[in-house]
Amino acid sequence: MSSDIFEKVKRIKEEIENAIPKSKEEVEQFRIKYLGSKNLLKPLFGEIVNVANERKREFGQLVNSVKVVAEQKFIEFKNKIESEVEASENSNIDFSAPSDPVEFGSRHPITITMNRIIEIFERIGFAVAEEREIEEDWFNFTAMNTPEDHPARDMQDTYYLKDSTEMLLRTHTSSVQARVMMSQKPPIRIIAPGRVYRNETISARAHCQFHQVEGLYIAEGVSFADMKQTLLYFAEEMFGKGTKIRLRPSYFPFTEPSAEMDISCFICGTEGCNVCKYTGWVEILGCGMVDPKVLENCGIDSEKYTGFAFGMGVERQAMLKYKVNDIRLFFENDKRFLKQFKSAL
Ligand code: 2NL
Repeated sequence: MSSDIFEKVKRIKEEIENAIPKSKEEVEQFRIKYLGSKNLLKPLFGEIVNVANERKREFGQLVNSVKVVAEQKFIEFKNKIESEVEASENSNIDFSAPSDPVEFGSRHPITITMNRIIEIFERIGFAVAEEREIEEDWFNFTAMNTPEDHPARDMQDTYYLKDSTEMLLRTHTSSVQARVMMSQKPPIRIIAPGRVYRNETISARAHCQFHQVEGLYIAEGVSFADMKQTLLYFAEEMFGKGTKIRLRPSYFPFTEPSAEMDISCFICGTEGCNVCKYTGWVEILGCGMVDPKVLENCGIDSEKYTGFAFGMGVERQAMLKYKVNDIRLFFENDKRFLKQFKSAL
């Protein structure tokens, strides 16, 4: 009889040692069962009367040890469940909560200006041509009738690749047009927008990298008058109706005759201001009739075809249009500067 009661207590002890409550509720049930006011262990203490005298002490210790184990287990379970609940609450991310405000970027003023120039020429039938920025000397200079001893070819003005006299960073996008002339037959009517590089000392007015849009129209019977009319159309679209143009004789190795084009000052309307330096006119591009030698260099019959070409700096147009007085601002990526320009284009 008394060994039965020993067995019963041992079984309860095993039960407690093997218990694994999985939730807060199960931990509470464990507490009620083994440690509550009507717990399973209480009646066992009363059973001591049925135990033989010489084993009473042993029995008392056994029942007591069950109580101690139950208490230890309960504290262990309680701590474990509480830390699990806490962890799951922390990972409870609310995906529907509003996020931090998202900052939207805006187009760079040079991109906006370049897109505007491209769009104007596309309207009158010019196609966009793009090519590599690392060029061969031949396409950048030789094809463009720039003699070997021309100062533009100097290492001072041109970035040549390391240890090379052949490969360079293009100094203008004429090289794009040279490649098109080599591979297509006239009529050719293209604009070549893109980044170009020159080894200049950086200042408010000059940078070692800038953007250009060059244009080229080659067909039978293309005249200087065609060029003038095309460029007048551009000036009016870019700087407003009523803008006047003026062509001054100039020199480029790749055009003959060559000219520089001014527009009537759109700020003061020829009254005189610091944009036009009190002359009433602002220079915006260079142009001319393609030199027959350039046509021949690129495999085009100069007896049959004539053409005009022009080139403009995009930064210059943007500085005029937005009244920016330092070219370096375009390359510094200062958000306070950039966020002032908005465009759908
Ligand atoms: C300027 C002047 C110019 C050209 C670029 C050109 C291209 C070919 C043939 C002949 Cl393929 N000419 N381009 C012509 C005249 C002027 O640029 O001041 N650019 C910023």
